[in-house]
Amino acid sequence: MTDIPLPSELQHAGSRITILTGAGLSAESGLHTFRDRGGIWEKYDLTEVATPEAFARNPAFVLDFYNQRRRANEDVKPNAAHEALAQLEREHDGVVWVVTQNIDPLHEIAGTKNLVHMHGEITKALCAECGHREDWGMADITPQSSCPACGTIGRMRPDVVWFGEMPYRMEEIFDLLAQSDLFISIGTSGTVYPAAGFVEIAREAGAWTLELNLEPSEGVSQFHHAVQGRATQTVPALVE
Ligand code: BJW
Repeated sequence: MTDIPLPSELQHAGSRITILTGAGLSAESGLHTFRDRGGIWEKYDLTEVATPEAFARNPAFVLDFYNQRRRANEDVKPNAAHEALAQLEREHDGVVWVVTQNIDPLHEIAGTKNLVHMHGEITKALCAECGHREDWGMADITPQSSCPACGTIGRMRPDVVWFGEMPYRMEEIFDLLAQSDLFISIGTSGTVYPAAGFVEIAREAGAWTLELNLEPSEGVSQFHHAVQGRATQTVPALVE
């Protein structure tokens, strides 16, 4: 690792590294962020598409929003930042974990294996009736879709975490944060909890903390160090 002033004791191969990623990481692959100018929440009211109440009120509208998001994911490719994180994992086998808030599949396509999709995955569907989770690929989910497990029609939804719902694999994430020597947050505005609180947890556990973002995030003052720039430049510079 070069260019970014990591404390020297953290540059050895055994350092445990937890990386939190957000929409900014996939921006240069062509996917919209949420809160930037031109972002998804400029066009849509999040209370109308990203809450369980919205799905209960108007399932067709919510499904259509996510069907469009799924189509936007069809041809996207990982960028240099995804590739660099996969390379970091290969070079530091078993000690690098990526916790992503992103629902796109770009980390896994780039080759990252130690991966937690805390806000779910756009390529999966969840039955709101029985809780069954199904690989759905890029096909639309419609009000006529039926659950492959319980057979109920009209209760399939995207397997993503909406406001008011518990993100996935939280215990595992808290364990990773508690054991981290280095915590790196990349491409996230730091406005959505619990992810926005990870830096504080990692710091309290003794980790050195680094933010890589286009602009200082809401929580930038909590990091030991912050670097502003495009992820496709800052992340490869960190890993090289
Ligand atoms: C670049 C770049 C480039 C651009 N290079 N950088 C009051 C106080 C505290 C908490 C709450 C509260 N009221 C309610 C809550 C809880 C709520 C919450 O946090 N609300 C806040 C808005 C205040 N959270 C929840 O409800 C969560 N659940 C929960 O808390 O459960 C209880 C619990 C208890 C105890 C433990 C654990 C849990 C669930 C949150 C679910 C969020 N869901 C979404 C939608 C997912 C599906 C979908 O994709 O549609 O997740 S919302 C949306 O925001 C999405 C994202 O993952 C998430 C974060 O966005 P992200 O990634 O940070 O994107 P942006 O756009 O905000 O930022 C992009 C950044 O990139 C910018 O800074 C750019 O500058 C930068 N950038 N290009 C580098 N090229």
